[in-house]
Amino acid sequence: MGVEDVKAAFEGLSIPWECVEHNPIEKVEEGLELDSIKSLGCSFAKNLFIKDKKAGFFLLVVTADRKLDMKKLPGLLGKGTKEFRFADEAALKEKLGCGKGAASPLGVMTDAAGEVTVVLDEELMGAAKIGCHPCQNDHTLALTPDQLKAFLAKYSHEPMLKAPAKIEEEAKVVGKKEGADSKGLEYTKAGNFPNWYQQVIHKSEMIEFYDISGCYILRPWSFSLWEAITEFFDGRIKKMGVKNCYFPMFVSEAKLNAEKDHVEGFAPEVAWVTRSGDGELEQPIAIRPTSETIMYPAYACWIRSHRDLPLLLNQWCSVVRWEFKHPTPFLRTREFLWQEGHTAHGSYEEADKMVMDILGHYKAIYEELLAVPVIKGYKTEKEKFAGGFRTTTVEAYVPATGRAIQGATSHNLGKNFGKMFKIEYEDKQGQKQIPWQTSWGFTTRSIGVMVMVHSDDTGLVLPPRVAPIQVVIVPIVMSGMNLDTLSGAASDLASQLRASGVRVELDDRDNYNPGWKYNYWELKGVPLRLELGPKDLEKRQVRVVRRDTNAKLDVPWSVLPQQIALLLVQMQHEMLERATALRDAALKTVVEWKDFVPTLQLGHMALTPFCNDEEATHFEELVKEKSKAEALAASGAEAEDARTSTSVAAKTLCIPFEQPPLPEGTKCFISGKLATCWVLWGRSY
Ligand code: 87F
Repeated sequence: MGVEDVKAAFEGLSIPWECVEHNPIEKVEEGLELDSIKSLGCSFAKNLFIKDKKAGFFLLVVTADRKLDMKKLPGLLGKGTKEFRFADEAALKEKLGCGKGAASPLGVMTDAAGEVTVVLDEELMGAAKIGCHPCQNDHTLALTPDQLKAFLAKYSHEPMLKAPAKIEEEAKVVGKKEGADSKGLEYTKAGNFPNWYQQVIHKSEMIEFYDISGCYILRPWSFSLWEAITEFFDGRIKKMGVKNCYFPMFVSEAKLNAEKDHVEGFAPEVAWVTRSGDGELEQPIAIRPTSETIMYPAYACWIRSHRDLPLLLNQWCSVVRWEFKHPTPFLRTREFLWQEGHTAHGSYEEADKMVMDILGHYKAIYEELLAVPVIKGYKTEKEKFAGGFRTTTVEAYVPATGRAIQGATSHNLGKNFGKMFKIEYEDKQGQKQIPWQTSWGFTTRSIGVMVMVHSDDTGLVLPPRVAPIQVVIVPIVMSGMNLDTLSGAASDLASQLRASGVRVELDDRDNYNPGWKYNYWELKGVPLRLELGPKDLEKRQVRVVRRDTNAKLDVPWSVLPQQIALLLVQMQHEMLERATALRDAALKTVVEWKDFVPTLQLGHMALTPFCNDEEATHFEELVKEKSKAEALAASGAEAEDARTSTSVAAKTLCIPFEQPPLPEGTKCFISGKLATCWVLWGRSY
C-alpha cells in the first residue's frame, strides 16, 4: 500500500486530495516542524500500533501530545485486553500495509480480515482537519474527521471513540527512570513530581483509583495511617473532656444558608441530592461540606444554662466539597475524611485556650507522628475562616515542589455563630449570654503531605510511629539448605519483636525471591528490613537495612529487640530533622519587594514585614497579582505550575506565632507603611 492506492481510494469516496510530499519523518514531532505539513493547516495525529496478547492489534489515533500509559490501556479499551506492547514493523507492514514510521488509520485498506481495531481520540475528532500518512512517511495528507470516519466505514472498520479524559493524560513524560521495570517507580521525584506521586501512592497500595473524578479508594495501607492519627488525636481530645458524636450528613437548604458569611464563597462547592429513584425530591438536600449549620441548631437547644458549658463535641466523618480544580489524591479530593470539633464556652479565654491546645495537638500529629515540621500561626483577615473571629493554622512545606500547604486549622469563632443560630444561655447572674465558640478540623490531606515530604525514588518512606508494619523479615532461602532451621529462626525473631511491641511481618511467601520482596517492601515504605540468610544463621545475627538511608548493619539476635526499638526511634527523629533542615533552608527573610518573586522562584517561602492594618486584604491581593505577573514575565512560565496544577501567585500562609524582632521603623515590603508584624508568604497547594 502506498500513496497511489490511498489516492485511488479517496477518489472512489470523492474525498478531496490534499497531500504534500516531504523528507521521510520518523516522529510526529519532526512533522510538526515541517513547513509543508504546516501548510496543510491540520492537527497532526499520533498513531500507535499496539498489540495485546489476547485481543490482538489496535491502532490508536490520538492527538500528537497525548501521552499514554500502556498499563492503563486494558482499562480503557476493555475487550478482554490484558497487556499491551508496541507491535513491530513487520506486523505493521503485514496488517496495515504501512511502512516504518507511517502507521495510519488509512492502512485499514489492507486489513480486509478486520484484525485491527481503530481507536480514535475524541479530542482529535474535534479538529477541523487531521493529518495522516498515506501508509508511507514521506507524504502527509489532510482530511476532515467525517472523511476519516467515512473512509474507515468504507473498509468496514467501526472505530472506538474515546474521550480524552479517559485516555490517560500526562502533562509531559519527563523524569522517567532509566530501565525502570513496571513493578517499581518509573518516575523520579525531581524529574516528574506529579507522576512520581501518583505512582508512589498507587504502587505502594495506599490508593486505588476510582471512576468518579476526585474520589479515591483508601486501601488498608493508607487507612492504617489514618487510624494511627485518629487514635492519637482522639486520645488527646478525650483527655480534654471532648466527647465524640455523630450528626447527619444531609442538610436542608434553609439551614445551610442560615449563616451567610460562612457559606458565601463556598456555595459552588456544595453537592446536592435532588432525586431518589426516578422521582425528584421535593426539596434538594445538601451533603455536608462542614457541619456548623448542622450542629449549631442543636447547640441552641442544648445550651440553656451556664451549667451546660463547656460543650465539647467532635465527630469523625467524611465531608464533600465538589471542587473543579485539578484533584490530587489526599491533598484535594471531593470527599475526604476528617474530624471536626465544635465547642462552646463561657469565656473568651477558655475558648481561646481550646483553640490553642488543639493547634498544639495538630502540630504534634505532624511532627511527632508524620515527622513533618509545621509552623504555627494566625491566618490573616483575608485568609481566615470568614464565619469566625480568628483562625490559627499549622503550615507545612513540600521541598520537592517548593510549595507550602495548610496543615490544619483551629478557629476561634467568637460569638458570630452563636448570634446567627440563637445559642443563648443564662449565666450565674441570671443574664442572657451568647457562648464563645471554637471549631477545628484535621483531614486525610496530612497523609499526602507526609508522602510528598518523605518518599523517594524507590517509593514510600514511612515514619516508624505510623508505619502499619515497622519491620519486615525476609528469609534468604538458598537451594539445598535446611528450610526449617531458617524459618524457625525467622519466626522466633518475629515473635520476640512482636512481644516487645514492634509491628512485624515475616515475609515467608515461597512464590517470590528475596530481591522481589526487598523491592516490594521498599515501595511500601516499611522502615526496617531484616535479612536472614544461612551466614546470619551461623553467626546468630541478622542484617538490618534502614528504608530512609539504606544504611545496613548486622545485629546479634541477643540484642535484637533493644536495637530495633532504638533504630525505630532514631529513624523517626532523623526523618523530622532532615525535613526540618530542608524546610528551614527554604525560609528566607525578604524586606524589599524586589527580592520577593526571585525568592519564590527558587521554591522558597518569604518572611516579610507587613502592615497588617485595615488595608491588609487589599495589599495581599496586590501581592497575589504582582507576584503572578512578575513570575510569568521572568520565566515565560504559565499561570499554573504544570507540575502541580497550583498557581504561581504568592499568598500569605500565616502570621507566625514566633515573631523575630521587628526593628523600630521597619516598613511593610508591599505598602511602604509602618510594619506591625512578620508575615510568611509562599506559593501553596
Ligand atoms: C465548603 C463548602 C461550604 C470550608 C466549605 O475549618 C462551606 C465550607 O465552611 C466551609 N469549605 N469551610 C470552612 C470550614 C470551617 C471549619 N469547619 C469545622 C474548619 C474546621 C472544622
